[in-house]
Amino acid sequence: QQYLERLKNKQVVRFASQAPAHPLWPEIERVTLEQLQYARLGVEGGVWQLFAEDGEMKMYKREEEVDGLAVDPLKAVHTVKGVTGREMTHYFFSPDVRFEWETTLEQMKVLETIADDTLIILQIHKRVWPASQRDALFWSHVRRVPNDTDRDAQDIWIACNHSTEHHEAPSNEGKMVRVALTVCLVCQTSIEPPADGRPVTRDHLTCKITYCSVVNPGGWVPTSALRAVYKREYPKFLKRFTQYVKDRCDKQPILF
Ligand code: 18C
Repeated sequence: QQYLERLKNKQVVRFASQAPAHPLWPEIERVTLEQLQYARLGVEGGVWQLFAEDGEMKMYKREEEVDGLAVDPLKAVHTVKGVTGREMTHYFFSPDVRFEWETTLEQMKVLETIADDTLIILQIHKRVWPASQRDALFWSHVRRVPNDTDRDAQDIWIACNHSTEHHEAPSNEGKMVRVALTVCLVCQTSIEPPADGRPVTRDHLTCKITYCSVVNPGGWVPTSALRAVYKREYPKFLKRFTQYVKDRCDKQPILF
């Protein structure tokens, strides 16, 4: 078992996901790759407005409305030292640690395990007074993508969440309002080569992160209140999440 784990970490063996057999697979494949392309587009060109900045972290939004509801797309870029893209996306995807960093959650349930790298999750979020409480039902997928623009660079990792439906959680039951979301976290590691062939340590790692999100609140909320929630919650999330991964990985073997 240990031998297999070592091989897997060295990328000698790739374990194929079981997800392709699932009826949702074509959508998961399409949305994940679309999100990857979208995340790789820059924020230049005047359509993105910077709304929060803290050290290396920059957050941009585009103000958009659908049927009078603000659905502002968000794009954030950040650079974090000492961790890899695989570690970042692993902790973003893993439901086991979600309550450690996600402060908007009240409850979470894995409704279906499609594969080790693909889940269907139902989340109940904290209520923001005076709006109705929200829930979110989405598939969540994580994968490695070879870097086709630079073959010498480290692979890219993406975790993608996208709203779906599930017979165990119909949206018209109860008094929750269901949000619709498409979210991705795209990460790439760079390694500063250590002097005279010494081993790579966490001091040599930098992880470049792009986080994109579009959330439709699902039912009416005042636009100004909604934008105030966005402005407070997104920077809080990205700072807390990245610090969590740094702390969690510190002193642990590096997972490339
Ligand atoms: O991507 C993030 N987290 C992932 C794992 O949880 C996943 C989740 C996406 C969040 C969906 C938004 C759910 C609604 C939240 C409602 C209340 C939040 C505030 C609670 C305050 C205590 O992909 C990181 C997500 C970072 C947080 C995003 C906040 C987005 C706010 C969306 C508002 C929706 C309407 C709420 C009503 C507000 C009334 C003024």
